[in-house]
Amino acid sequence: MRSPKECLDQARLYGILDLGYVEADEVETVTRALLSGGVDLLQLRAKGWEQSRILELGRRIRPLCGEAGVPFIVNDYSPVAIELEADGLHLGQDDGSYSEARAEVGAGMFLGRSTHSPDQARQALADGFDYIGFGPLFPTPTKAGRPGIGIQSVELVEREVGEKIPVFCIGGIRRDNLPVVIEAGASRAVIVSDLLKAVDVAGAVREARAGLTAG
Ligand code: 3NM
Repeated sequence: MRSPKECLDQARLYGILDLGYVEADEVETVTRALLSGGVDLLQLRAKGWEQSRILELGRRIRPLCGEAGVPFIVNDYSPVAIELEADGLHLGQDDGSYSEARAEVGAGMFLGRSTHSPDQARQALADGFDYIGFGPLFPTPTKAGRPGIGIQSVELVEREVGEKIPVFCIGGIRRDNLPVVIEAGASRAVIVSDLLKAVDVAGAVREARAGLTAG
């Protein structure tokens, strides 16, 4: 089986189990659908939830990712990531420094950073992050109130940062506008609401992944 780091390096489609879209009693079903459809990475995102509650839900889905050989990533909370033996921890711009997080989680876990401009993307690479998210490319209900940064910087960031660490474009990406994002130079993407709101989640994942693999 590939190591989590190898999976990260080869990943195209990054799925997020966002508890803003998924009811607590559906987390296993939706996780299984994301995994069977073929997400390459899976993040647990639970904005505003108590860490104890995230831990409880994480305990239910972490083993499913392990069985599928798909790296499991926790958003924001290093204690939760450590407790769940996550493969990765994802940090926003305001979630502390690379070195603090690295000191907390140790050498084995990969660390990702949300970036919202080419400068932030370059900084995350310089800091030592293992991958970045770059966006939001388009306005999105999942991060309401943020303007989209557009697709014009995608190629630059792919060239300057994506040669060294994986760059995942994010924010308002759907199956129907994915070709535009790929055309702009993206090779990897995070898609949240378009997958989680689909009637057939696994089918939606397959479709998105096929688009990225062909690109
Ligand atoms: N982070 P959707 S945009 C979680 O730009 C998140 O850092 C973003 O959800 C960033 O695919 C975003 O539903 C929301 O637009 C992505």
